[in-house]
This record gives sequence, structure tokens and C-alpha cells, in this order.
Amino acid sequence: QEYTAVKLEIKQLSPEATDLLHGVATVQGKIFLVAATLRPETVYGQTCCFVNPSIEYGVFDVSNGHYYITTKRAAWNMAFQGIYPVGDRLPRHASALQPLCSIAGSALVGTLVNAPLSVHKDGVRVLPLDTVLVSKGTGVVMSVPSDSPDDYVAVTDLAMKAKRYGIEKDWAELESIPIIETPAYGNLSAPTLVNEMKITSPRDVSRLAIAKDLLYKEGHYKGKMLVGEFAGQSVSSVKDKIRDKLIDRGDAFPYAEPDGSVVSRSG
Ligand code: ZZB
Repeated sequence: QEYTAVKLEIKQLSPEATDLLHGVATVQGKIFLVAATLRPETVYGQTCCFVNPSIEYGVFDVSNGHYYITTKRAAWNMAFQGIYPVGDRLPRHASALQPLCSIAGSALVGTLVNAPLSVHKDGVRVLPLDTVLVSKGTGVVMSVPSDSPDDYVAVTDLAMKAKRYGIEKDWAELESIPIIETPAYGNLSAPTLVNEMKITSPRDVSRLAIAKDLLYKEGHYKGKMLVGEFAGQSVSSVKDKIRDKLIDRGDAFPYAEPDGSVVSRSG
């Protein structure tokens, strides 16, 4: 699976993360949460970033004063791809990697990150989502409620139960602006489809998967960009250009996951 890894630079750490990272990486370097996406063309509509509160993330020194926060598993993949330099001998297990420090997803919640090319120029917040898998991507997800059914249902739930999740309601309520127009579901395709299907809970995993599959196809083959440099053009014709643009700007890099790395018998 070939992802685009989008670098979300940390603008302001949550108080808990500030304590944990005190003296580590914070003085001169830049720290990024790295989100793996299959839809780089949706960066324009990012409204928040999800981490799983119960995942242990690592802060990895990728040299030149840059630090990436991802799962150990993703850092191990990155070591093989030359993204995370570890010297001559590649570790045999993800667990052999030495992050500068470990940090629970729960401690990152509330952190303010930059969302490259997003309409939300002041940054977006890191929010908790317990359906984020440790076994896929980087364990960090950029949230685009306008075009991702999972994200739309998740932010709706977070805003409704903000107190219980220990977050500020506003963090989950940044506006979703139309970024892609589709013939079947209009210009806010995820909310439209989710409401049509009457999906109300993030736990409705099987129907959310159906909605996601449908919108991947509809967005890719029928979608037209409404914002940015490529407004007016079809998603399928500009997806790679937007990816390249992000990479050229230093806001992203290619990140791949070999087959079999998701479910491995050896663990
Ligand atoms: C932004 C985005 C915008 C995404 C969209 C989708 C959509 P998949 O589809 O299952 O192969 N993702 C990435 N990592 C994780 C993780 N560890 N746990 C849970 N979800 C994760 O997975 C790829 C997509 O799932 C990624 O692309 C990411 O969300 C999320 F408008 O990034 B996406 C119709 C989908 N729309």
C-alpha cells in the first residue's frame, strides 16, 4: 500500500506533552505528527488530527533537526525506506527501535498542529479516536469530515461528548468547507452519505466501511476539485499533482507498507 505521509508540524504541545518532551527535541528542532493518507487531495479540508489515546507513540530523530511522531511499527517501516536513518544495521523488530521518548496518544490530545494547505491556517487540534489502528499507516490520521465518513461521524460524536472526552468542544467543530464536488453526493459528500445511510455511531464499523468504499470510488472517479490551485479539474487527474506539490514543499513524503505487514504471524 502506497501512502502519502503528511507532516503536521507541531505549533503548540498539549500541557502533558510539554512535560513529557521537556528538553527533548523541543528547543531547536521541529516536531511533526506524521499522518498517512490515501487521499492527498483532501488536505485542503483537514479540520483536526486523530490519534488513538491508548497507543504508545515514539518521537524519532530523523536528522536535520526534524523529529517524527509515529508508531514504532511505522518508524520501523520508515527505517527500511531510508526515511528514518538508523545506521548500517536495520533492527530486526520494531521493538528494537530507540525513540527519543515514548508518548501516549492521550498525552498528545489538545496539541495544535499545522495542517499543510488546509483552509484552517491557524492550525488544527489533535483529538482522540479509539478506532485508529496501531497496525495501519502511522497511527496518526488527518481528519477530513467533508469527504471521509469515519471522520464526519467521529467529529460529530466528539463535539457531542466533548466533556467526556476531555476536549474543548470547539476543537471538534472547525468548519468543514466543500473541497470536492461529486455528482451523487454533492460537495459535502461524507455528511450527505452518512445522513442518507442514517449512520449515527462511530461503532457502526461495517456500514462505515461500506460508505468509505463508495466515497473512495465516487470521489476519485467522479469528483471535481472546488478549491486550491487545481480547482475545476477532476480529482483523478490532479491527485498525483497535489501529492507532488506537497512533497516539493517539504510537507509530505511517500510512505509504503509492504504486503503482509498489517497482519503478521510473528507479531
Ligand atoms: C485522509 C482522508 C480523507 C482519508 C478522506 C480518507 C478519506 P484504508 O482506507 O482503510 O485503506 N487511516 C490511516 N491510517 C489509519 C489508521 N491507523 N487507523 C484508521 N484509519 C486510518 O485506510 C486509509 C485511510 O484510512 C486513510 O486515508 C486515513 O484516512 C485512514 F476524505 O486520510 B484518509 C472515503 C475515504 N475518504
